[in-house]
Amino acid sequence: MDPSNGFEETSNHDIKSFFDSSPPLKNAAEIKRKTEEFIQLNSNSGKLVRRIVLVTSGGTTVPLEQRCVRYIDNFSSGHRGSTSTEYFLKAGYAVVFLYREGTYQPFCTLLPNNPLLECLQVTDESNITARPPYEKTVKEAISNSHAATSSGTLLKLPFTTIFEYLQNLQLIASLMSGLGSRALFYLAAAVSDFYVPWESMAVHKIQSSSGPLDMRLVQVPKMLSVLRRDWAPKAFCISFKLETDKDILLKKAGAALEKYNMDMVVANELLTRKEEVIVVTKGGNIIVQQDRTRAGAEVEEPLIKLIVDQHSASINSAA
Ligand code: 9Z3
Repeated sequence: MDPSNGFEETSNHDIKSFFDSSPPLKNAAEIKRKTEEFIQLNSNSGKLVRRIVLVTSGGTTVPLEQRCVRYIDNFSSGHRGSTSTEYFLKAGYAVVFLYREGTYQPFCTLLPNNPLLECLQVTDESNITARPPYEKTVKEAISNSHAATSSGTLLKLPFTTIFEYLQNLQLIASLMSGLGSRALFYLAAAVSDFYVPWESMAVHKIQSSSGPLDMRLVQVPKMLSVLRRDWAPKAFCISFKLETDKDILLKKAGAALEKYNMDMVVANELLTRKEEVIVVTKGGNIIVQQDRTRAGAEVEEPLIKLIVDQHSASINSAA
């Protein structure tokens, strides 16, 4: 532990042993192929036409059993990642959306919980239509979402566990490293801090007949430093800091900025995260708020504008 900032030091050995002991990513070859094709499509035979951002969204799970019945979860609805994806697309970026299975999707955040049953109705034997008052919301969700995926500017890749998330992050970051300073990492996913290593995990369902559960969780190695140092050293990197105690938020965010050499750390408090964030940069802190004069205005709108401007400045200074 580095006592000055309270952060654990992560060694290459910790990182190697995390990946070596993780269950292999099932569809790694397919993810690699899709991501390579996506990068190629948004580059013009090497001459880049779009900037590419990896947006991570939703929380990672920590399985307690290899044949998993129980798991520990990290809170994140995926709202931040989904709405941010929409604004990045509007700003002309191509987006790799790495999301937790079952969380919010871009262009669908205004739909109710069970859109199939709540938004649709069968009008006669062969017709299904949108039910009032959802006509406009459903139409926009379907057309915007299909437009982004079919035009090749949005690639959606799911994860569930901490093992899947970090393996995906490593793979995608390495594939994006060739984009240099035009690559952007926007790491809004809520990542588990503690996990059960695969080799010390029970194989079968843990039996309650064995009495109280006594289990040791170990720290997940911090991947931000290795992302910055090895996987995509020239990329513009933004991480998020979530706290429930506002008195420690800015101190922790500032320490993360320095320790992991991030370009920005977006600090947010759980209860006010949809209204305000504080962007911590080496040049100072910037408060970003939703526009309270407009109904439905989202904090992600000014946030993404700020990020796009700072990313542009960073590309220009690297040129
Ligand atoms: C965030 O702080 C996100 O803004 C939220 C978004 C998870 C609060 P929702 O998905 O919420 O819209 O419901 N994400 C990062 C949280 C995190 O795990 N950060 C790590 C930390 O705080 C650093 S990577 O230590």
